[in-house]
Amino acid sequence: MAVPTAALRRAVELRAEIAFHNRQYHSLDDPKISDAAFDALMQELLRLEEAFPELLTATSPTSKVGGGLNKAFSEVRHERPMLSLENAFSRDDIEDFWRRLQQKLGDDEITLVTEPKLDGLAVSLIYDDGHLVRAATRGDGETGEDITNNILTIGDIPQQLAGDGWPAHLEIRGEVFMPRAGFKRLNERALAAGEKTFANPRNAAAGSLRQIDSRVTQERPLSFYCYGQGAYPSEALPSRHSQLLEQFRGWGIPINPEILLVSSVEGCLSFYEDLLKRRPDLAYDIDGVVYKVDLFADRDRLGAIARAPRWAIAHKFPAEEAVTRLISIDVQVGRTGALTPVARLEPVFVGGVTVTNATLHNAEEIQRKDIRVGDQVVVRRAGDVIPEIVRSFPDQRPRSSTPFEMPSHCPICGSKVDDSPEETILRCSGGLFCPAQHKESIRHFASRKAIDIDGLGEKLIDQLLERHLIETVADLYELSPIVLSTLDRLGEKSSQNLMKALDKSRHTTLPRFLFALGIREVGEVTGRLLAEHFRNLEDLMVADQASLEAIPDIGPSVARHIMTFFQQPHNLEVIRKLLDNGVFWDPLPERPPTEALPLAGKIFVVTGTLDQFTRDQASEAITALGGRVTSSVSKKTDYVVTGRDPGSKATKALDLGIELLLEEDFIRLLKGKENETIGAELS
Ligand code: 5U1
Repeated sequence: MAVPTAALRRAVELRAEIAFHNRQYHSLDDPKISDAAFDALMQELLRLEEAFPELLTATSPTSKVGGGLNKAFSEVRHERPMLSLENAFSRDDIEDFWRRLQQKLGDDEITLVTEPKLDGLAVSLIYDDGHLVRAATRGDGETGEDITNNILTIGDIPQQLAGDGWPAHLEIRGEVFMPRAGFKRLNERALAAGEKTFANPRNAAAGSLRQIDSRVTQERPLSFYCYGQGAYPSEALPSRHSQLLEQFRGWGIPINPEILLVSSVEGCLSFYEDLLKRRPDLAYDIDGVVYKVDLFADRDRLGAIARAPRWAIAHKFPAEEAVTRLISIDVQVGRTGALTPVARLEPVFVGGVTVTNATLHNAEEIQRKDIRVGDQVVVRRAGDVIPEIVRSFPDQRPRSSTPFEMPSHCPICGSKVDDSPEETILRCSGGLFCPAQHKESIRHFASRKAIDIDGLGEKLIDQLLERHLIETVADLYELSPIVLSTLDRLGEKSSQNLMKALDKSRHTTLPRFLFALGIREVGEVTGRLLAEHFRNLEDLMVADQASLEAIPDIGPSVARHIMTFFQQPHNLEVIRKLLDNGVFWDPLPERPPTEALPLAGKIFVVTGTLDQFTRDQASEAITALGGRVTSSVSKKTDYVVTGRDPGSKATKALDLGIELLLEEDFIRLLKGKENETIGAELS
């Protein structure tokens, strides 16, 4: 069949585009499009070549494995080609893969090894007589670059294999990557030194491996996981990949602990779903999972097509990054008047959802990332984290575009914007006169961790304010069913529920009450700290700067905000009215002197979800034994209590060498300390 001109033209266009992006990605570490957009180009070309096989030539990027070569390093011809993997994006693709395996392997039971697919750089390591003698990048799959000197600086990679029994000559293949914590530190250092930052850990790893001076590589936090072998004597191979990985582990080669064996499509998919869920909490970036036939004999029967083996497939995660256009930048005003620029985007599918907004944090960030309205930008949505803009493409913007400037007056109330030199944040000076701050302060007061008024959402607060049914949070407790019945979209049942929720919220705790007041820099932890220290509201209200600063973890700035808050007559009036309207809390019990308690002087941070405690209960248990709970991990932290899905606090603790207590360790510690207390009391 003759190839239609349109198909021919499109294939030529796609090849040129793919070649350009391959070079940007592999040789220059400066990708211009997201991985997903690149995959889409490759898929389109593959589909065209499938429809019109005459288009398929040896020089097509679909027949090649990787990018180009960097001439600064000498070339290394791989003893065996370094293949890449075919990509799958859906359950259907995995079912097709499974069917293809069954067609070739018949009724034999099929066992697959499932592995995370690291977002790093594939490398080949040659060991002769157990000694690392050469390391190379994948390059174009046939020929790579000699990066031995740089690889020798990576502590994870043994220069001498441990144990014994290794073949005289062997090749390890795997992925060099930069763990997220190390990447963050590297970029923070670069930022502080006014140097260029890396867009993501993969680029940072690539840039680090391509250093001419290996002393620079040595400073970079690189790690390595092996995913298989290259050249390897067939007589020395065990029968299964999983056994080979175990053997490698015994020789000191790092093997990812997440690897599993499965024997069905469902097994593959549940591994995929599980890792997708845990992806944000992993210490490194992954862009999918890999399924590989375990038995080497089966692999031989399956063979390979042009650029990828038939016995393995990469099941890609939804891309965490995508390119779209920045339509405009709106400025939002928060509870404390902080002005936050928010990006309005052309809708783009990223991280499994359609994203139309992204945070821009502050003006400094916009300037640093050189982001302008109208730019093409890379949007990142990792897990449930709020989407953010990673970078722009300044060379693609029209000459007429201008840098973004933050407003000098509040976009909501028109008050002057305070530009304090001590803060990166700009603030509206309108206080509660500003409708945005007013509304946000009421939302905060009603929120679950504050006074907790179930059912009082943003829309209802809008109506109550617009109709002047409330002025302050204290007025909430004067609402009646009759007044609520006048509100739109609030049926009788909902109105009854809201009345009940209001009534229930009257009985609160002092820490919650202090948090709910919305004093600047007084979060949940500080609220608890203040309550524990002062034990009653009256003493806190008259505390001076010195007595506030004497409390551990209360610095001069928080102390000033607390004092200022309680000096404002309108705040005192709201507090009085809240108490008059029936808000109350139980007095805190008398407490033995903290110094005598077994956890006195110990500082804890709690992160992740615990099974047997809420965060509050965990904090109470710690403070009951004299310990202190703070919100952020620092060198002063003694323990980080780590539940399920811990965040960056656990990683930071690991970085700082602080002891992590899993829930069972925490319970053991509490029990032990409780016994010490009882023992001391009895003696
Ligand atoms: N985990 C894993 N990543 N990864 C990447 N396995 C794996 N296998 C690969 C690649 C390129 O290639 C196979 C052909 C061995």
